[in-house]
Amino acid sequence: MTKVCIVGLGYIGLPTAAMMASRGFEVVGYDINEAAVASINSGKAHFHEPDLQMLLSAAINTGRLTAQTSPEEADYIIIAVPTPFHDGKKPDMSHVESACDIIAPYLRPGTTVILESTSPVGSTEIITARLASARPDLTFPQYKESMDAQIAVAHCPERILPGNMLRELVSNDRIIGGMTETCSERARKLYETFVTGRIFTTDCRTAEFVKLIENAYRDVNIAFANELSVVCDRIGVDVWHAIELANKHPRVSILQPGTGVGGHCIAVDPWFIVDSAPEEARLIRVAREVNDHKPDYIYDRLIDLADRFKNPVISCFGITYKADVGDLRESPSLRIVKKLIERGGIRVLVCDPLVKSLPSEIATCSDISLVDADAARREGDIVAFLVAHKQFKRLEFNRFLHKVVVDATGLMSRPHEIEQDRRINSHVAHW
Ligand code: SAJ
Repeated sequence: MTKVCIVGLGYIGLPTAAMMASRGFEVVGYDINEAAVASINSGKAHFHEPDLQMLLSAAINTGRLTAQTSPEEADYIIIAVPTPFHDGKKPDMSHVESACDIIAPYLRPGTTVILESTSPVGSTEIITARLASARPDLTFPQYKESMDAQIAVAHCPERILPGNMLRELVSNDRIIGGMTETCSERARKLYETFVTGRIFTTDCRTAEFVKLIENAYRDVNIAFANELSVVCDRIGVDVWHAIELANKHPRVSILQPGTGVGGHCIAVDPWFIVDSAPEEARLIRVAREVNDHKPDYIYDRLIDLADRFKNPVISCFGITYKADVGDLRESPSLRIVKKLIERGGIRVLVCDPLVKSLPSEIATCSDISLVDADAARREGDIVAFLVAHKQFKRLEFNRFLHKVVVDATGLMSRPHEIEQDRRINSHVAHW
């Protein structure tokens, strides 16, 4: 039976581990987070993702997946740890580096090491050199050279969309970039056992760049939509309606404006390109700045509106980083909520069906409470729709007619998604 060791049991590593176990692999998951390891071994996922809980329980019950706080020898070792950035938007590769140091003693002839973490161009060569210096008794591949080595190293960037991870793990096309062609082929053997999409092989530098440009592409396109929303606000046009009509053109497909870009990927990865070519990557940098500014823009508008009230109450619908996920990482909506609280003098009500409790950094403030949708509607002077969760699409928007509404997500305006009388929008500012 093929044995796989997955380093990092977070948002990518855990779904991958559970899915591989369900396909009959013997999977050992390694994480430094003891609480996460204990929770996984008891069959409970430490975050929410559709279908993950069911798959994980089965993987643990059949004994095909075990989580532990040390790695093990395996045919494949997959690194799936975070790659955030430092201050100054410089890539922080410390988690990948410590993963290498931790797995080095567990390498044996025949092991294939796969880096799934999104990484700056050149990272696969750097980790190969790091592993080679820790294990002079083994042979390692040289970039693009054809000599056979005992250890194979490849980059196979994850591509799954939070909220749809388990389906995309199997159905998405994959890019594999080996240090050598042999490395790519060794990695391909693993992925072709469960991927129904196509698998394309290339060199590791190209694979690293491809992953970065996928997310930069999306960031630039979201920035375009966000810029349109601010322009429309100034000139008095309904941005949602305008985009909907523009998208009737056969070669136009504009994305949706929102509260900004959150999560641990799109708001981070484009900086890796900017860091590697600061003079050249001008559009990518500006797109990041446009998206990063959007929460501040919405906050400013909320403050303008709050100034009309003596003791303003603002009800915020949604604080996660995007619709239909419970993840708060780098959430632009949460940033808006925090700024409102920090400013003081405003009572903030938060309604989010995917969040069980407020994050600790704001939970203790006396001016904020987590409430249900009815209370948020009743008690708020100003209602801010910040995330378009599907539960919010079912709200009766005509009951918000007498509120001051800030609809940052187009919930009340998207006619294709919600059949409501467009006249209610006369009370709504579209950002
Ligand atoms: N957003 C908008 N308008 C849109 C689409 C998204 O404002 O039209 C916002 C979302 O609300 C969210 C942010 O952008 O705050 C990012 O959301 P997303 O759904 O675009 O992407 P992520 O970060 O959840 O996942 C992305 C995916 N990359 C691409 O679609 C190119 C996923 O496939 C990657 O695996 C993931 O990044 C990653 O880990 O890199």
